[in-house]
Amino acid sequence: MAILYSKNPYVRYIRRKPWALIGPLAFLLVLYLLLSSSSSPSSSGTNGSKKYSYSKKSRGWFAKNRDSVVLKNLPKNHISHYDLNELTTSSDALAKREEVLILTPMSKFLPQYWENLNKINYDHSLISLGFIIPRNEDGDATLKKLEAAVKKVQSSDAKTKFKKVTILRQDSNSLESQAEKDRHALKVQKERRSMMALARNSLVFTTIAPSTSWVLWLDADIVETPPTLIQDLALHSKPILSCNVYQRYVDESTGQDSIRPYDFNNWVESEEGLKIAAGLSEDDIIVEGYAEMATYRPLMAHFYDANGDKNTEMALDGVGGGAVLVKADVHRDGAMFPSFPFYHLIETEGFAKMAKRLGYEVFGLPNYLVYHYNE
Ligand SMILES: Nc1nc2c(ncn2[C@@H]2O[C@H](COP(=O)(O)OP(=O)(O)O)[C@@H](O)[C@H]2O)c(=O)[nH]1
Ligand SMILES: [Mg+2]
Repeated sequence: MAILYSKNPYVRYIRRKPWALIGPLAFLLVLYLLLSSSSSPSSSGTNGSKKYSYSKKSRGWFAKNRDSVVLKNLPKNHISHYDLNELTTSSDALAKREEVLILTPMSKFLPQYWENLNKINYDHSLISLGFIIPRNEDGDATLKKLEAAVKKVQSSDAKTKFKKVTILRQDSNSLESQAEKDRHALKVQKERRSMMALARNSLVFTTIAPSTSWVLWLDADIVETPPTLIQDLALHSKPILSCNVYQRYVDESTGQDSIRPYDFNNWVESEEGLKIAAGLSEDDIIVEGYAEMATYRPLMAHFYDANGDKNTEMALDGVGGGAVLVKADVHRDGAMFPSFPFYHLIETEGFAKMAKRLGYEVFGLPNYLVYHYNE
């Protein structure tokens, strides 16, 4: 044995100076530890089909920041960077190619609404649509009609195709009866408006994208707007801007086609309104447009001047949801539709109040009419 060892010069060297091994061995150990610390996450993955992994660095004695996330094998473009400072909301929205999200809570599908929407002449490739439909029988029928209409438009290569369409089914309750006299009875307002608020919140929080500059709230029963609706409203570059919602009807006394105010939720706060609010208990709300609760608030509906400038602005304290353009940042900052009494206001009126508390100004265009369906 001794002869065998002595024949190999390395073995003889090591036998004479065993401590000379410490250096190379230590080097190999360090190399092993470094390699194992960077390769452990992928080997610990049990799911073989996993394309990428955010596993934490958990092994490796020499890893400096053991809690930092290791991104491995990320497919191209897996991480998207958005600089929200670059997202503009300007009066020249179309030229700047600003994206618009049109949001519609929809209990009934009206072909007139759909036709009008499709006539909007803002570049459709910059428009995304979002709908929320109640979970009741009406909703089932509405969903079918809406889906058919969407398929028709989206399957074409035409310029009328929208960037994206999202249809949500409501997870919260909705009222069964939607006949106008039922849904407008004062006593059901709090319940109904609170459900609507939940639906609107679901809709905006689910569909808003990092690329959304503007949100246009457009109710499903707004059947007539100018095709330039988005450009016309964006021109004012206001955080919140509401149209004046009217309705066409035939005047029975004259037999003439006529128009009348419809939405009374666009208003300016009054002394009387504040007094009523001060006398209410915490859970009570004020809903505008009911004689039972005379607020004497100036209503935008009554400020329409047929000969006036369409661009006339008026500052508002409450808005309706008929046709309202909102800078997406107002929602991003947290302005939503309270489903609970917020300063004794709920839903769209509460939204205006919340936006104001966040420091945003709210306006309306009294001479800019859009039309509500006449049932
Ligand atoms: N998702 C959802 N939308 C609804 C519900 N009720 C009404 N809507 C829609 O919400 C919008 C405003 O409701 P509407 O009943 O017309 O209010 P009004 O115009 O003030 O009478 C319309 O677009 C309706 O289609 C509901 O329960 N769920
Ligand atoms: Mg309506």
